[in-house]
Amino acid sequence: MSHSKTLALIGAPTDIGAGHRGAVMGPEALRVAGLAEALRGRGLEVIDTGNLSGPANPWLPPVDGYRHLEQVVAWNRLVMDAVRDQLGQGRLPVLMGGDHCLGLGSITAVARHCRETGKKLRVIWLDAHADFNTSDVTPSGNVHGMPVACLCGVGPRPLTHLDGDSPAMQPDQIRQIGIRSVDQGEKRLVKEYGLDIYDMRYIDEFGMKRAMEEALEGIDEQTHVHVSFDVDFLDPSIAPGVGTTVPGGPNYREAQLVMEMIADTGRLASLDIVELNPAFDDHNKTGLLAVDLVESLFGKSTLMRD
Ligand code: HAR
Ligand code: MN
Ligand code: MN
Ligand code: MN
Repeated sequence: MSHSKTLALIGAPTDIGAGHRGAVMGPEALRVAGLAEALRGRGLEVIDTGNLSGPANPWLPPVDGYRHLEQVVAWNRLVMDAVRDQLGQGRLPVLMGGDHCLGLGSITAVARHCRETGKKLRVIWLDAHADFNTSDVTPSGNVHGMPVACLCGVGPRPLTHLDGDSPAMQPDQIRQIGIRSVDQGEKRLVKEYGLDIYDMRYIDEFGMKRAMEEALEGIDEQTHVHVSFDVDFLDPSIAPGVGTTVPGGPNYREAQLVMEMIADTGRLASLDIVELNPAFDDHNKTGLLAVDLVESLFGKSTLMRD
C-alpha cells in the first residue's frame, strides 16, 4: 500500500443537515479517539488543518421541504473549498463531519478534481441510508437524507450547482453498501436513477466479499476512489454513537473486510467520516471503532502488503 500523499484532516463541526443534534461534536471525538496518531502510526504523514467555521444550527422546522437550506449551502461551500484546496496541494483530504449533508461539498470538489485531472471517479458510499431524498418525498426535510440525489443533479439549485456544474457526478459513478433504510418515495427514485445498491439483503445472501468485489470492479490506475463513510453504516450494537441507528448492519468483521478490500485497490484518494454523534455514544466507543476501521482503510490489516 503506497500512500505517499500527505493526509489533510478537515474538521466540519456541524449538525446542520441532521434530525438530531450532536454530530457537531464529531471532529473532536475523532481527534480524542486518536485518528491522526493512529494514521501516523501507519507511517503516514498527517496534517490536522483544524475546524471550518460556519453558521450555527438555528434548529428550525423545514421550509418548502428543506431544513436550514441556507446554512447547509454555506457549510457545503466551506467544505468544498477546503477539500478542493487540499486536493490542489496534492494531499488526501479526510473530512471529519459533521452530518452527511457535507458529503455534497466534499464530493463536488472531488468530482471537479477528477474532471480536471482526467481521473475516473468511483464513490463508495457506506451507509444504512440511500440519502437520495428530495423535497417532495423527504419524510423529515433533513438534508443529510439528500446528498446523493443532489450530487446526481436532483435537488435545489444552490445544492446541485455548488460549484457551477450540475450534476457533479452520474449515478453510475457511485456504489452504495450496507443500505437498509430507504423511504417510500426514495425507493422509486433510486430505481429511476439506476443506483447500484448493495443492500443488507444482498450482503446476507451473497456475502460482503462478493458485494465488495462487484462494487470495486473496474477500478484501475486512473481511478480516484472516494469513500463516504457514514458511521450509521455499522450495526448499532457495535456503533451506538449515531443519530439515526438502523438495526441489521454490518458486524465488526464485515466492516473490516470492506475497509481492507478498498485498501487493496491502492486507489483511495479522499474520505469522509460523517454522522458520528458523541451525544449518543458510549465512552467514545463509536469514535474509536471509526478510527480502527479507517486504519484498515489505509492498509493496517492487510498482512500481505505490510
Ligand atoms: N431517510 C431519512 C430522511 O431522509 C433518514 C436519513 C438519515 N440520514 C442519515 N444519513 N443519517 O444517511 O429523513
Ligand atoms: Mn448518510
Ligand atoms: Mn445514514
Ligand atoms: Mn487525485
